[in-house]
Amino acid sequence: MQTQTAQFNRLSPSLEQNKHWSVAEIETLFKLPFADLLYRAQQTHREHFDPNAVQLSTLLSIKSGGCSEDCGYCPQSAFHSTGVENKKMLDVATVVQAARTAQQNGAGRFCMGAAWREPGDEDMRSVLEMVKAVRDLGMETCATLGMLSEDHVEQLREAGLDYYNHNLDTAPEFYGEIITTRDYQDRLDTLERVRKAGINLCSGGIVGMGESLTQRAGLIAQLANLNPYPESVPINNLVRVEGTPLENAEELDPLDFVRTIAVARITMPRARVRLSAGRQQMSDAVQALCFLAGANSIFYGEQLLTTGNPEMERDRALLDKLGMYPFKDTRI
Ligand code: SAM
Ligand code: DTB
Ligand code: SF4
Repeated sequence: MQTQTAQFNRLSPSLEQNKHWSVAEIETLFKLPFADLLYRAQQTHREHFDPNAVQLSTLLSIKSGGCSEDCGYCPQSAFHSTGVENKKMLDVATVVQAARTAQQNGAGRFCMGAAWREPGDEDMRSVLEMVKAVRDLGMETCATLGMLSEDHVEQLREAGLDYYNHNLDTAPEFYGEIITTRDYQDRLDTLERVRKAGINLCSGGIVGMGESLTQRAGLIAQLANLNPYPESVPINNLVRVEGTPLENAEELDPLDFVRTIAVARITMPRARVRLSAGRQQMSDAVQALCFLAGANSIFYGEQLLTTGNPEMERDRALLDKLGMYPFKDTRI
C-alpha cells in the first residue's frame, strides 16, 4: 500500500462558519433518492478531499470493563453481564509497543480508550505519559476517557493530545432511553471544554439502536451545529453484544447506514467521517458504498475495544481493490 500525505483538507473546520441545519432539512436529505444523495455527498467530498485516500486509526483499550455508566449498547458497562472482565489499566510500555506495531502496520493515528465515566487524577498521570510517548513515535494521538474536567483537558493539551473522542451517541430525545447515568448536557460540556483548549474534536454516534429517522437526523443536526463542527466524526453501526439491553435491536438496513454517512458528509463537509464500529459484519460492497458516500477514515486493526474489527489483510485487500490508499494528516 502506498501512503499519500496531506494535500487536501488543509483548512480545519474551525476556519469556516457553520451553516445551521434544522432537523427537518437533514431529514429531507435522508429521504432523497439514493443516487441523488450519494451524488451530492460525493460532490461535497471531492471539493475538500482526495476521494481515494482513507485515514487509518488503530484503537487500543487501555482500561477495559467495569464501567460505572449504564450505556445500553456497551459491553463494558458494569450494569450488564457480557463476560467482559474489569481489568486494570495497561502499563505505559505495553501501550507504546502496541502503538509502534500499529504504526508499522500503516496506522497514522492511535486512539487510546478507557471504560471510565471520567478519569481520576492518578489515571491521568499514566495517560499523559502514554500520550507523550505515542506522540514521540510521530503518530497522531487520540484518547477517549469519558467526561473531562477543565484541569484534565489542560493536562491533555500540554501533553500534546491531537484529538479527543467523546460521542454524542444519539439524538437528545432518544438519549434517555439508552443512558440514564449522565445526561446530554454533560457530553456537550466536555466537548466545549475540549474545543476551548484547542484540541481537535472527534465526536459522532451510533445508529441502529432503534432510533427513528427523525432521531437519526437529530443526532447529525447536533453534531453539524456544533460551531465549529468536529474535525472527526465516527459513525458507528451498533455492534449487538449479548448481555447488553440492545442485544436484540433490529438490524439497520445497510443502505440506511450508507445514507447516514452521506448525510454526515454533506452537513460536515471538511470533517473526516469515520466508518467506525460494525465493519466486521459489513460486506465489501457496503463498505465501498460508504466510501462513495464520503467516509474517509476507518478503524484499522483486528480489535475495536472489546469486539472484533476486520483483519488488516482484509482491509488492505479491500483498499487495493478499490484503488484507495492510506492518508496521513499533517499535524494541525
Ligand atoms: N467511556 C468513554 C465514553 O463513553 O466516552 C470512552 C469509551 S466508549 C466505549 C466510546 C464509544 O464507543 C461510545 O461513545 C460509543 O459511541 C461506542 N460504542 C460502545 N459500544 C458500542 C457498540 N456496542 N457498538 C457501537 N459503538 C459502541
Ligand atoms: C468510536 O466512535 N467508536 C470506537 C471509538 N470511538 C472509541 C469504539 C467502538 C466500540 C465498539 C464496541 C467494543 O469494541 O467494545
Ligand atoms: Fe462506560 Fe463508555 Fe461504555 Fe458508556 S460507552 S459504559 S461510558 S465505557
